Amino acid sequence: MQIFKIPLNAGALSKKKGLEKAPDKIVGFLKDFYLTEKGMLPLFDVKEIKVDNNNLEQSHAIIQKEIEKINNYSILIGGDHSLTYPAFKAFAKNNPGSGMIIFDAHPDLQEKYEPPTHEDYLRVLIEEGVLDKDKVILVGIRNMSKEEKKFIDDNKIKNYSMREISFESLREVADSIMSVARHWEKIYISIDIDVLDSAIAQGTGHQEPGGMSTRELLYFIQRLKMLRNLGLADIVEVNPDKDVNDITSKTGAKIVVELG
Ligand SMILES: [Mn+2]
Repeated sequence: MQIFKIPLNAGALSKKKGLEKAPDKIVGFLKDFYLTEKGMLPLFDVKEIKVDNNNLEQSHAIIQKEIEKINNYSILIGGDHSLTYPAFKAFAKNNPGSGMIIFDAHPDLQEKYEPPTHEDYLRVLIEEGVLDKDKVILVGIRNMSKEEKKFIDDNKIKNYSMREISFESLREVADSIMSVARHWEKIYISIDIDVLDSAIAQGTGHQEPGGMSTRELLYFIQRLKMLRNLGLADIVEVNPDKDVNDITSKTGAKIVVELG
């Protein structure tokens, strides 16, 4: 399994410092997991995409160029969520008709910044026509602005909020997600670590109570892994500077192992 470390923090507005440390920190914990829960040996080949955190636009261009070269299922370790913008652009160029399943406490659909940041990257991907609004599935949302809610409603974005997930069974939600995503050309999975409850994953910029347990997220990942059209996955927004006893980084590593 190929892993790309992307130590980007320039797209995180005021919440930058520390995000650049996550890729090394998470990769360091991979060896703590002997086998995947299915009993497979997790073997990873780790590379780094060099970015310049003083230049977000240029960093996005570098990321896009590097991801265009990928043609096997791989995992990207960020870094801030704005990296999903160039990564999906490259992915969609190689795999037209693909969609995205996003695990996040926030929809990242704010009004446009230039270049796109971790608060609006998804809106820009949709408005630029890179990502079909019917091929987006949000999972775990529990804090959004009025504007973001309007965008979701106006564009009928599929949105399994944390509230809805807790009202239904995990299996039902996973079944509905998979019944849609299995028809896409390829699937891009994006995981913002803040989808997890802030009591579990404190090492992130925007801590949000009332989130998913690690087990629930792993359930979704293990179900999605059964699909044949997985193309690329990323895990973003882990911040080792805000972590407690490295638990968020280690949880990130566990997620990478199960994604792999
Ligand atoms: Mn988020």
